[in-house]
Amino acid sequence: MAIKVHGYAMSTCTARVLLCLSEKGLEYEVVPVDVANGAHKQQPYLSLNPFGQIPAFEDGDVKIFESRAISKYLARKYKDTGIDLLGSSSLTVSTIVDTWMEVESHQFNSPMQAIIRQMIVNPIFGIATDEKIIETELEKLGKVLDVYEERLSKCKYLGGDFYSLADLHHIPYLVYFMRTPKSSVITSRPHVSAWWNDISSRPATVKVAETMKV
Ligand code: GS8
Repeated sequence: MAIKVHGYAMSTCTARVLLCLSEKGLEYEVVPVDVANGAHKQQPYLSLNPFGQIPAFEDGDVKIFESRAISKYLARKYKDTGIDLLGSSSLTVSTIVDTWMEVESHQFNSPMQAIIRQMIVNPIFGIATDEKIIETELEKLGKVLDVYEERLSKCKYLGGDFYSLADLHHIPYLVYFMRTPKSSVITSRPHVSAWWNDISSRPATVKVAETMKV
């Protein structure tokens, strides 16, 4: 049975899953969820994601939610298809990849999500942007990126000298962030900038980013 991703490509969490599928060169179907009419807050969608959020994922009998858990499932199940995204060569290497996946979830995601909400999502819904929130969250993001700058001065990618899920998980928010007037937060840090240039030009990234239209 074909892989199904319930969501829509402009959603960053859906895009995270689509990026992983594209890297692996897997066939999939995107099943649109009528978020505008609240379909994600009702059955039958709640049986796929009880938190009423997108995406949700089906691979035959396997049903999963949480975009990062879905990408890890894909990377593990299809370890030998396309490139290894887990640093599977040793326990130490895979743990370093895990560490930077955790950093994305717990350090990078929060300020980035707040900034994208203010600068991209709110204008779509006619909600005023709060400059104070943007300033505060940019400061937090800058501190996180200073750590990235140091890390990326030592290796080409976050997990080491190979591309992994640790890098891939960052891509959806960065696609939107780089379209804002604040993109210099990335380009002013030479190693972070080189990293972004590299990961954003991967064919899988280019393909998914083209579908991320707001
Ligand atoms: C977050 C899902 C989420 O926030 C994941 O899958 O990674 N940790 C989860 N989904 C958002 C769209 S993200 O672009 C969503 O469903 N928002 C609508 C809502 O919460 O009602």
